[in-house]
Amino acid sequence: MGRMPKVHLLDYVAGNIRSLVNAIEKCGWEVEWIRSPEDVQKAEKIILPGVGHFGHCLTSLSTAGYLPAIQSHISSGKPFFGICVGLQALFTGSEEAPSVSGLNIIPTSLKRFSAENADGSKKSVPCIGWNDASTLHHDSDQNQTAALEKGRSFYGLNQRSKYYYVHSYFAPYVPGELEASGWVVATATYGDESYVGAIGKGNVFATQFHPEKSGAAGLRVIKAFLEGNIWSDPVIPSVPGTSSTAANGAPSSLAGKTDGGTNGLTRRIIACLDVRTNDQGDLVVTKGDQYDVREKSVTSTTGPGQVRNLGKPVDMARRYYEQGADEITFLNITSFRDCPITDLPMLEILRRTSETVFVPLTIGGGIRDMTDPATGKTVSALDVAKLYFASGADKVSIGSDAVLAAEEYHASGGHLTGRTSIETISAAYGAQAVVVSVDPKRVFVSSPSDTAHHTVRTAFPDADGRQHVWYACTIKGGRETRDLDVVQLCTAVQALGAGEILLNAIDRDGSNRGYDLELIDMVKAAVGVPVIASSGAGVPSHFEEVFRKTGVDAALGAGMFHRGEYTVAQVKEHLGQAGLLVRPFEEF
Ligand code: 1PR
Repeated sequence: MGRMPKVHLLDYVAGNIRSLVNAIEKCGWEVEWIRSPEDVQKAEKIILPGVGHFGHCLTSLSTAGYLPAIQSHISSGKPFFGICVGLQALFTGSEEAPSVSGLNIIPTSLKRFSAENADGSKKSVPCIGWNDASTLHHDSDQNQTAALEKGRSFYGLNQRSKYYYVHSYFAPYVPGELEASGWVVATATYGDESYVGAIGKGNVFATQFHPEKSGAAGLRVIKAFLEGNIWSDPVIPSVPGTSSTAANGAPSSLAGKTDGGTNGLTRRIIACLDVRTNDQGDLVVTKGDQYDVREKSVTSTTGPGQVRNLGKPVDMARRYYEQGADEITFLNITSFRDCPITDLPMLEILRRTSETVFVPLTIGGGIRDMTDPATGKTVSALDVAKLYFASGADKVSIGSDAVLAAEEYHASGGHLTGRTSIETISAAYGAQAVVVSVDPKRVFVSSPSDTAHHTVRTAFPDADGRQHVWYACTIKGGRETRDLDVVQLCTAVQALGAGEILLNAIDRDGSNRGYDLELIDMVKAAVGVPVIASSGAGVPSHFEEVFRKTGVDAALGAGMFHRGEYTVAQVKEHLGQAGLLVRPFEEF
């Protein structure tokens, strides 16, 4: 460990720095922390990661006296790497915080993504998913143009690789403008808005995407920066599980297809692990149907009446990552009873998973204000979330507490108190870090006038022939049904600051019958934040169906993967062959 080369990391806000540290260590480097502006002067290479709000980030840096130190580090010619808001900091300013100035090294201002393209089609904001960082357009600087034309790779970026972005604000890309002043720019396009995905000049490099969350493709970028490889020969990614590869190493079936309707992002596949303590006290991945996780079969190895044990969380998460999962979600499904702050094994699972899994990790379960049983002191939802972020989570998922907050929101006529778990976590870490997990159940009615709730006419009437349903929200893992419908919940949590909806469907959970498309359509029409379809996936074609028939942003599977019926790679292969855009998986 002592002989590893060192890079300095500026952790000005308690974000998810753990996965960046893990990624740096995976590249064979060691992290040294910058604790004060004086430390900046001693540093040779600096990485500035950024999470959350532009104004919050720049104000914190400025108040602590870091801005002049960073400026002189950059002008001294020493290597600097900004990530996400760390990239944004290089610009003049942002619509997100008009009164706050950036470092003004790049004379452009950041804009917010519009929710609609010029042709009227919708796009979700925040933008969450995998996109390009393409250096194919370039001009002006002779040397750079020559390097790019010779097929050289800039900081390890690969034209065919995909990188994980999560942001609402972007640096607009105007062809040739930044290049004219010597910048090399890699771009991505979200809907009809092109923006800077990565940028570099001299000793400065920055990415809007998260390289530490972009699998092997991202690790290569970090390694290139650490090793000072500004220009290198492109790496041909090797692809596990397939013999048919295109020139860029991607499975041929996945390469070069055009897929409208994604606004440029790949189809995002999420593997979800419900984790709980079994009767022997071990944390296991479990899965039931309609939220009943106890074994019914007398022939199973687990034994009837016992919590179904499908494997070890860390091992399974790594397996899904290696199969090409774009994201991993852990739901701590007994935490509404237990207190997560005493739930050290769950934190340990996150810590260990983030050492080997370089895609986004979400953790849900028990995120709410609570009392620490050991000290009797109140612990806020934000403190619980902080523990999860510090242990390696990128997003937290809130279930029961979101329902209660939405009820209060509607009861108060849409008043924001600033005190709910969604609001406090979103303010500190950004909307993209707050997922709301929704657990709705169908309630049949004969006619929409029979209820005050939002209804949909269903193609699957109940035994009594009733053709209309509303979706009732539940809490405590489906054990308690509330008088709140799914549209009321989703619109309220969006207003409170949630950045994504994880949309389960209790009636479909574990059924292998496919997703509830009627539910998904209803929620997609009601909100502008990304929606993840969940519950019911049984075969790869269910993923294709939900992507083709609804505007959903991502699709999640659990049981079919855990029971070994299909791998994530098989789902992606199926989607690729059907002409849908998926991320090629690569090895580091
Ligand atoms: O309420 O904030 O403590 O969060 C608890 C979280 O735990 C909620 O997100 C809730 O959905 C989840 N949860 C609670 N109890 C259970 C249970 O199973 N007994 N799991 C549970 C919910 C649903 C999904 C599942 C999909 C896909 N599991 O996680 O992965 O339905 O399954 P499939 O692909 O096999 O059909 P809080």
